Amino acid sequence: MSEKPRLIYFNGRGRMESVRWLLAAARVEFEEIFLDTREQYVKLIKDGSLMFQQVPLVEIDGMKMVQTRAILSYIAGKYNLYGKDLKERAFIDMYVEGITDLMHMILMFPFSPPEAKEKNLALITERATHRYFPVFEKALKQHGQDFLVGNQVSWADIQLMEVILAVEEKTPAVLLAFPQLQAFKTRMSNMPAIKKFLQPGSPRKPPPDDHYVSTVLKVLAEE
Ligand SMILES: N[C@@H](CCC(=O)N[C@@H](CS)C(=O)NCC(=O)O)C(=O)O
Repeated sequence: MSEKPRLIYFNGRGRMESVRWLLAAARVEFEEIFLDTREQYVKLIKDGSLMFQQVPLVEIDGMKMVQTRAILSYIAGKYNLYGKDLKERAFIDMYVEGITDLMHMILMFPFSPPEAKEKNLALITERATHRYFPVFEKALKQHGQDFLVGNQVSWADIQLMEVILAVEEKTPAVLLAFPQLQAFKTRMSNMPAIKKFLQPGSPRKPPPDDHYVSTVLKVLAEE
């Protein structure tokens, strides 16, 4: 039996949260090591665990994987969440990259200075409403299936679900004009693996707070 993947990151969402989502959707149990101190991070660099001196780090199948997208595509490929042919993969990749661009704005938001918060929040809502969500609304409608690509759940669906919930936390009414996305959210929430991940006590992390922000800044701070 292969060992459980080991996730090494901060005790918070950041770039690792999509990995947690994808593993949870694939019903893969995993272990986590949380970085709380600069010493832990420096040790990882010194022992050669971090190819580019950056986290996330995921130990899986004998590899020390870095680069979030590489980690996610490995998991998606391994657990049949990456389409059935090259064309399906191409669409999954396009959807995932779009979602990642929106998600990046969300994960950087807690680190923005107080005077930029209002503007950045408005930009997230604007981009979700006018650039990203309309694409997925239209895709679901035209495709006529429960999922974005093909007729089975993929990496793109999991990341779309993650970003929908993340934007809703900031702007609760954001889905009002998107009936397809509302129905998609309900369907995804009812999938047993996702349902479990959304329940309290799962490895899903809460929205970032001041403690999370100060820990990240402390751990990554240059001497
Ligand atoms: N392209 C990388 C970026 C990783 C990254 O920027 N990680 C941050 C923490 S979330 C980090 O380790 N920063 C330290 C540094 O860049 O020196 C990925 O997607 O995994």
